Amino acid sequence: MLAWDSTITAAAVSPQMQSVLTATFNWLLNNKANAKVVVLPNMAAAQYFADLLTAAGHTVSDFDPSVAVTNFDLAVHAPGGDSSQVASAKVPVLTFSAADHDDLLVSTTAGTATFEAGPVTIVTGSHPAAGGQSGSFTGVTGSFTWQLLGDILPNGAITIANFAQTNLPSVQNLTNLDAMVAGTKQSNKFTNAVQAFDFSDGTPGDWSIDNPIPGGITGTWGLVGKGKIVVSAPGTYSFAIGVDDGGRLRIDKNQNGIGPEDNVIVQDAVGTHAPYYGDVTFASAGTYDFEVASFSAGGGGDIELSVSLQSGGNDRSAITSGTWELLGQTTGAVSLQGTIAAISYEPTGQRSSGFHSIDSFHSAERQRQILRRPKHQARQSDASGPQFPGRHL
Ligand SMILES: [Ca+2]
Ligand SMILES: [Ca+2]
Ligand SMILES: [Ca+2]
Repeated sequence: MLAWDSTITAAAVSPQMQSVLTATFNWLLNNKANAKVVVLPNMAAAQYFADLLTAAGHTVSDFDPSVAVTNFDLAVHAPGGDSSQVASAKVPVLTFSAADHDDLLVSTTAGTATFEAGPVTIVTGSHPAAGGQSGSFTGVTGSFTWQLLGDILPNGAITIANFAQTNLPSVQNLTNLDAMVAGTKQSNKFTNAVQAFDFSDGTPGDWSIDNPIPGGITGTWGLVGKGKIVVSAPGTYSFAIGVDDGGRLRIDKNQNGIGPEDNVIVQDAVGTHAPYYGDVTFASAGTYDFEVASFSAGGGGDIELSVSLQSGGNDRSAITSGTWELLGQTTGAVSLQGTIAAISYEPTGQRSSGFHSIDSFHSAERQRQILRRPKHQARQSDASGPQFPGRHL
């Protein structure tokens, strides 16, 4: 069982990692030359392995449901393969399909995660599958969507190597953003003053002013824009934020300072650009402070603040419907006073990291025997050992 990604190419694999993989295949094949290997669902789903095995002199082919897997010396089970075809195969199986780990009884499922792998560390260097490697080394270079191994491995599983997952400092929600504003989460800050509430980092949204994020930050950031609106007549007005990923609008209706009681719109989730609406009733004309907080957790991002011309509020139409205007360019009863003071927050600090097994094996056949048999037979099976040397990686 491996942590891997179908799209990893030879150019991304270090010589040491290739050595471990070659040794792993040799061990699975019991050093057999000119072996027959089948790849599920097909070679394209594990092209690097198919190429590696072909270069080693083996015959590799796509899985053909009409040919029993038992006619092969090794099956490579990639994502998209039919796990039922190899679950009871009497040949060694190498699997890196995270969603099937539980079906194959090789580990709990762990899903996938996209990251640039940190160093690989050999855990059991004495095992033949380790290829004589030791210590830590770069395994795979570049960002990939890893098919991970589950945290729970069967009893007796041997981990050959593990690798580190590193995560860049992130902003995933309004709590993260508020922590940067409060100074309890590390960040770089940048400021700017703009005439209209439209900031864009790769996501244009509904308005085309598209001020850059202060500091020119891209990808992962928080942004807080503050200013004053002038309301020329009492009444209920609709506001909307268009945001990628999440955001919050507060308006100091009671004119006692901005706080949680002033929430008008709260969208505390990751997602592509979309409008979120809210109404505010002003008992009197006047000047009111407002604050828009927003974040982009990655990819493109933007934040726009719009005001509706519709009387009485309750406007939930598309921002491009004709009833909405961008704050800073409004012609109705609500207008911007002065400029918008924007502060952007670029998260910094320690990368977080965790470790995953990248290469583990155990005798899945033995595990299945124990699971399927009544207790007294399980003990017997346990004592007699597996019927064939399990070489599931
Ligand atoms: Ca825009
Ligand atoms: Ca208030
Ligand atoms: Ca985003």
